[in-house]
Amino acid sequence: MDIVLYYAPITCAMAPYITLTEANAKFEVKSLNLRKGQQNSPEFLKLNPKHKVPLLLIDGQILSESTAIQVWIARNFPQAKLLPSDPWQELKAIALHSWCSSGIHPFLARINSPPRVCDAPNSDDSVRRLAKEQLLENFKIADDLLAGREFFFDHFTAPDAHFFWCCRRATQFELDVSGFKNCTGHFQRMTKRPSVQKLLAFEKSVQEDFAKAA
Ligand SMILES: N[C@@H](CCC(=O)N[C@@H](CS)C(=O)NCC(=O)O)C(=O)O
Repeated sequence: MDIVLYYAPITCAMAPYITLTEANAKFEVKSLNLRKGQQNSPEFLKLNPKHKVPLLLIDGQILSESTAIQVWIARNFPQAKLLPSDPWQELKAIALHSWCSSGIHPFLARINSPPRVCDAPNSDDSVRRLAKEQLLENFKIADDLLAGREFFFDHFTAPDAHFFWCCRRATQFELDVSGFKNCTGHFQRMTKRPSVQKLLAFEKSVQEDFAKAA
């Protein structure tokens, strides 16, 4: 099977990189420089008119959207147990993943680019402040879900990888998550996983290559 992951540093495309690595999958990575707008190139738009990563090409077949991508990886590498094996728990994990990608992620995106959601003059600070309030509400929910647990389920699963990205991005935007001790504990545990270490080293090398090419 020929697997290609379209990826960009710092983005949520790090989550499928982590899970493919956890699954010991053989995959190729194509790195896009979003700062240079490579997601809007005619070649990439043919693959994903939504101009977003992650994108997976599986034997030439295109799959977009983080949740679907993670379900595909979990189904095709069952030994990695990237979703719980109990059907109800599996649905709960997919629900949790959807919440990360559609409930948390959009607030991170509007901090990154307020004008995408409001073009009223001088509204950036207000968009960011409101997004941060929503994020804090969501991190409180995650913190409660993680109480007394190492991961969201009995072992590492795909939503752990996506939530790791959410926490990292929030911290990069200087959202103070230090009060959410279960989230920060989860973040630290995730950082120690070999798959995450590999991702972080890969991200650094791609950023260095982009800097050299600039
Ligand atoms: N709903 C998509 C969102 C993906 C997404 O927003 N990706 C961002 C990076 S985190 C992106 O590629 N942005 C580039 C752009 O919007 O032009 C998913 O969950 O996969």
